[in-house]
Amino acid sequence: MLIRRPTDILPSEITSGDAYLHRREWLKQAASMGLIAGLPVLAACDAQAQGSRLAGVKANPAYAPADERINKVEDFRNYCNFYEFGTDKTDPPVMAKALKTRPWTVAVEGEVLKPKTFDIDDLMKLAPLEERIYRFRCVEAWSMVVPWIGFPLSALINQVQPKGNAKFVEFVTLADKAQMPGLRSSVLDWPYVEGLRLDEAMHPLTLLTFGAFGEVLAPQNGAPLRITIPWKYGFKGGKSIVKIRFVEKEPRTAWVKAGPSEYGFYSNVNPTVDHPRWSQATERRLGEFSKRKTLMFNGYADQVASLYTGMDLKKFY
Ligand SMILES: Nc1nc2c(c(=O)[nH]1)N[C@H]1C(S)=C(S)[C@@H](COP(=O)(O)O)O[C@H]1N2
Ligand SMILES: [Mo]
Repeated sequence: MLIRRPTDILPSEITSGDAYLHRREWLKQAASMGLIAGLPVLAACDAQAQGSRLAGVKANPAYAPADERINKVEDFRNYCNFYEFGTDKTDPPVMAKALKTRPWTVAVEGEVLKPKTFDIDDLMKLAPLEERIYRFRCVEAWSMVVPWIGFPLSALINQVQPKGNAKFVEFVTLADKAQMPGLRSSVLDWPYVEGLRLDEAMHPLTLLTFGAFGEVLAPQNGAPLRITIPWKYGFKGGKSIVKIRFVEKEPRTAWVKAGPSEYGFYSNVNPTVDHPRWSQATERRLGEFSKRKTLMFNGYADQVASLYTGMDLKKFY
């Protein structure tokens, strides 16, 4: 077997996301050998940044589960749900390729003191970008571990200053017939709308996400920005967001409209509350053969269980 040493890796190989894991291993190894002392992993990568690599991103060690292996970038990029580009998991990587992500604005409005329309490039500078490794669990009982890049949504919320009557946040995503062939289908009532209670949106785990695997998000993964809420099913994380609205009443989300008995507003990962058509007790981690047990709140119970004190999670599923 040929074991490649760092010097065998050509610079051209370490610029693409596909080599990300490889490179992390290499950096870890180099660090343990004392070759690069004390350098944050991603900053070291940035020295050779090219193309869509995100510069100046620090890994946040507080969000790096020690017991989890990061999935392959191919799992993340090639197996997607993004119904605006087709309902098959392999549609979005092909159909979303040409999505125009510049210029792009995000209107932040509703019950706030300082509504503002942000240009995406300004929005990305609102707070320091950091890398966080989160478990990601789809309602269809598959899961991944992804190194996301973004900053807490609370940084944006604090800037626009919600009024006292703002109780929920609604995320409206792009619905552009010219670019999104999936809009011809009526599987969902477009645009794809999602929402959170304000305290969920303010929670430090809720990440306004611009990148993953060291790079800006690929179109099929929700470029140029999406939400990541690691203790909820994946569909809560709207992709390619154009509007964030602060409202008094619980938003009517696309999936609740499509099937209220199957998809609830809260959609917290919960192994004890099954989907009417399948169990949620176990999941298949992409890349693994046997199933794993699903964890309450996807393993984030210590951080988020207190948000739901006194609530019947079978009723508010
Ligand atoms: N706009 C939009 N956002 C969306 C979806 C979608 O169809 N449209 N699918 C959701 C679902 S069901 C999941 S599991 C995640 C998938 O994210 P990923 O493909 O990047 O892993 O995106 C969510 N966000
Ligand atoms: Mo999903």
